Amino acid sequence: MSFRDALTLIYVASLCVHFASSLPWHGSVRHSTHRRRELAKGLIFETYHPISFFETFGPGVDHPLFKRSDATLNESALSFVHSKLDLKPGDALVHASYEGSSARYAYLRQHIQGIPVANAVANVAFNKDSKVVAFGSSFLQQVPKPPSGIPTIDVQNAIKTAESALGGRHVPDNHPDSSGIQYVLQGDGTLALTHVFQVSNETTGAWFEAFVDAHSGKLLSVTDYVAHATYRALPIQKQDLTEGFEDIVDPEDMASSPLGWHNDGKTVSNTTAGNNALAYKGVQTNVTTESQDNLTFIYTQDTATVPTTTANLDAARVNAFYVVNKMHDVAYRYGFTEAAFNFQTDNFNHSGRGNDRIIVSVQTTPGTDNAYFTAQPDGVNGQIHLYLFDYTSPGRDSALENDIVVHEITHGITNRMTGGGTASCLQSLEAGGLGEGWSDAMAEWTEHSSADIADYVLGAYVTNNPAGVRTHPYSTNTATNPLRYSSVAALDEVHAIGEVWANILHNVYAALVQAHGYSQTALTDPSGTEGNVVFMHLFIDALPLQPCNPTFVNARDAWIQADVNRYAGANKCLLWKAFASRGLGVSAADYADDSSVPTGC
Ligand SMILES: *[C@@H]1O[C@H](CO)[C@@H](O)[C@H](O)[C@H]1NC(C)=O
Ligand SMILES: *[C@@H]1O[C@H](CO)[C@@H](O)[C@H](O)[C@H]1NC(C)=O
Ligand SMILES: *[C@@H]1O[C@H](CO)[C@@H](O)[C@H](O)[C@H]1NC(C)=O
Ligand SMILES: *[C@@H]1O[C@H](CO)[C@@H](O)[C@H](O)[C@H]1NC(C)=O
Ligand SMILES: *[C@@H]1O[C@H](CO)[C@@H](O)[C@H](O)[C@H]1NC(C)=O
Ligand SMILES: *[C@@H]1O[C@H](CO)[C@@H](O)[C@H](O)[C@H]1NC(C)=O
Ligand SMILES: [Ca+2]
Ligand SMILES: [Zn+2]
Repeated sequence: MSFRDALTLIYVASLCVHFASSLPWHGSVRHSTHRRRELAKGLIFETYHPISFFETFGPGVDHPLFKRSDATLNESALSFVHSKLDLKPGDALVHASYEGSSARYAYLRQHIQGIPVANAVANVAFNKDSKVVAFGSSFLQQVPKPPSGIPTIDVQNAIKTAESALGGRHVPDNHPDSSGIQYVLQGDGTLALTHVFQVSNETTGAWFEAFVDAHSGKLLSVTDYVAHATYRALPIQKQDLTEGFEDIVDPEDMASSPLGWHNDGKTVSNTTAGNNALAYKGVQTNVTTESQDNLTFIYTQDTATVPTTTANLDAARVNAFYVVNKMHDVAYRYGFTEAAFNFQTDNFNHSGRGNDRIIVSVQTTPGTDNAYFTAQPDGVNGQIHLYLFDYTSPGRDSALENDIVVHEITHGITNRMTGGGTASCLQSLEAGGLGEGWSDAMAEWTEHSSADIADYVLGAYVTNNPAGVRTHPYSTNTATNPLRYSSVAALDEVHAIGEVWANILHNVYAALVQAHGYSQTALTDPSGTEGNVVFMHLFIDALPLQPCNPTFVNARDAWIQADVNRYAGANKCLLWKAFASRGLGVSAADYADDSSVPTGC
């Protein structure tokens, strides 16, 4: 694709945005660029996320420095972005880069007169032959005249404005990606100079990145770092806890956690606190200590008594600690490593930022019937809040429902791996929906135990309802689950949109397992050729390829490209057929289904 085409495409994309905001009947396009939500009591706020241009290149294309064997990843990425976009030196800077097992990734930010543009980002991926395989960009091609780069409103006033609008307190934070002075491109095509900082509320669990106009003093935009889960109330049908506890011996995977789960390189613990996770109640020192020497944590949960008894609380903290660590180890095997912005206290001299293990609050109060994840940039702890559910008496503890815990952890994986560790690239309504879909799909993936492709239901235990918390089971049967790509147009809530994506991924999974079989060791051995192993590789590999605020179409393209990078495209037709079976075929666009596949498939 030529330089000129890239320009045209980007221009057309921004035109669509412009029309979308003036033509209400074309409103569904706004799914991919906007998000309207209640951020704090009474504060309904619409944020703008420019469309990303995204292109994948199959076997790869050359970048300008391909003949220079000593060119670094950063230099190669910069040279490629300069060759595609009309930029002057200093207009693009690399903010993160790393080497994964099937590709190398670099993430860039546009700068105007030395000031970064918060929502103008780009990503470039290279395969093992150093060819470019994916390029995403929301860079501005025609830069509007920027307002002065010198604030007229001082940062203390900006903080006061955001604190009162968002109902929280400023969090001092030195993360360079989410603080300081930045430009923000707004939906009307103009640039604003903003003070950027974080505001949180410990009572409500809210945590925002706020952008306050440094000339007008108005709150202009926010990044909501919290991914919420909402559990719908469904008719209650009595059901016993069906899956019993087991004494699991040495579950840690030393390839992923070289010092085990209770050692961060400096401190060795005998509690539910370690390098990857801290499970606590109320205050972070309120952890569960081993019940016997040598890291034995045996606490028997009694479903007949309230979840808050000491033994039940200990069982909850131990299970949450086990699940978060186990998922750390599994995701690490498939590429969610230190360099890929994962969550660990000590990074054992690998790249990326440490001091960001996941802290898990169990039996969070006040509140019931919920669970959520707060994902912030690499180097800041991930936080899970798990609540009690009051659908039954006694109530049930979401820390004891693994699909809920895995769903929440997966928000951390997808937020960190999309866009280079910033945790700010799943913010549009559509991208937020994809996020919910990946979380359900990951929960499903971890629960398979054979090649059988049963329908999958999430959240059945805590709600005591076999239908769970979604509108339909995930299914290969279109009568059981009729959701298709076009369903997204009528949906305006992230979990509802997520159901469409999770059901598409359920069908991709089914096709891969039917074609390649099932591995019993997929959780610890990513080297297999079986369908469930292939599925998880493509799941994880696609995340760092896709652009900031991806659409369904972008996310699909990233899976197809991930298959080229890792398997030389061996699953191309299988994947296209599975996507096309739910409307996401070759010509799918703007929430219009298409069932076609590439010629030759
Ligand atoms: C590439 O850029 C990143 C982010 O600015 C930086 O941390 C890293 O050190 C750079 N790598 C090289 C080899 O210069
Ligand atoms: C946090 O939210 C609660 C509930 O909305 C509110 O009462 C409290 O004032 C907020 N805290 C701050 C620091 O604004
Ligand atoms: C700490 O845990 C105990 C039970 O072990 C609980 O009663 C107490 O409320 C917790 N403390 C806080 C501050 O939540
Ligand atoms: C856990 O470690 C602490 C601190 O090293 C020690 O005092 C305590 O006895 C240990 N607890 C058990 C049950 O081994
Ligand atoms: C704990 O470890 C010590 C040292 O390895 C060993 O001597 C002891 O038998 C172990 N205790 C248990 C209960 O396994
Ligand atoms: C990390 O590097 C330091 C300094 O080179 C070294 O002392 C330490 O042993 C290394 N740690 C690990 C876990 O490799
Ligand atoms: Ca990290
Ligand atoms: Zn969620």
